[in-house]
Amino acid sequence: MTYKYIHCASRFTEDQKNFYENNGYIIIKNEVSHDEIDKFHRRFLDICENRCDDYTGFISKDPVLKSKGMKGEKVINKLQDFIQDSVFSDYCSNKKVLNTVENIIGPNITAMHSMLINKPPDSDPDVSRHPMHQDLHYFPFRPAEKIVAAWTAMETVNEQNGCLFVVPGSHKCGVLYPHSYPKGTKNSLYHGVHGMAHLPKVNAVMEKGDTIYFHPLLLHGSGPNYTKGFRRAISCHFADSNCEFIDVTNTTQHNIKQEIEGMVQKRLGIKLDYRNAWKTKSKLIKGQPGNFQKYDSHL
Ligand SMILES: O=C(O)CCC(=O)C(=O)O
Repeated sequence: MTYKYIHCASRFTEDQKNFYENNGYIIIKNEVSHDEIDKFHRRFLDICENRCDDYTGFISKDPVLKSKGMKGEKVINKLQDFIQDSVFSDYCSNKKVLNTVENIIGPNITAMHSMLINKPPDSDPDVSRHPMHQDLHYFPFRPAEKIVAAWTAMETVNEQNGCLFVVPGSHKCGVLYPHSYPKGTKNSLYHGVHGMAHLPKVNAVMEKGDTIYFHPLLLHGSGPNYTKGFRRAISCHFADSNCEFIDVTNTTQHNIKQEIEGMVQKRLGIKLDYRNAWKTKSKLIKGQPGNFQKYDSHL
């Protein structure tokens, strides 16, 4: 199966709309300029080299490379929750990205989750890969069709360096599958689905600045980086500001809720309900405030 590369005008064509609806993803070429990407790369390196004291997001390290004494960009494999960051926030408000997002979820846009994912060379494949999963597993808000991920390649990404793979059309089942840790995993929070490895996958081979948008029920993941270079990508999940928070207690999402609440308590010393954790890190980007902004976080 092949997938389409599409040059986006300001409104989706019927073809683009149909492609996203049928496949659960769309790739837009040259969505983010090389200058913007270089700016994000410099910020990433400044954080890796401890050259900035104003970064307040999370920093994750590759546990295996850390145990080998690696430093800086050779060990930091993820920055997370930088929606308020002075530099990275430009990704969440990039005009071209927002234009495409608006085509998918409408004009009232809240940024919910942001990441820069780095795959350094020489990592253990079990750390470097991201198991097949659906992003909705992590989200205590609905409806699914009003949520979209934007993921931009910061350099050429292909099968060798661990590009994303997707299972086209898998979002159409409308089901959120149970997720848990795959055997041998060494990354915290990297839950995956089980028994679906046989499904036909497509590698999202992309160049610097190309951006893939995908539905939160789409099965996807990424392979290990087998090269001597880095594989970096920047991403943000957006939702219609009128999505509703839901209580995921005793659902298939109970495990991730408990794990993240426990992590917040350990790292920040505060007891935060899962929905509040998501509200706290969200930011209205465009259009009218909605349910997210009105949500009474006092539980
Ligand atoms: O960038 C990657 O390798 C995986 C990202 C991903 O699948 C996700 O964040 O949901």
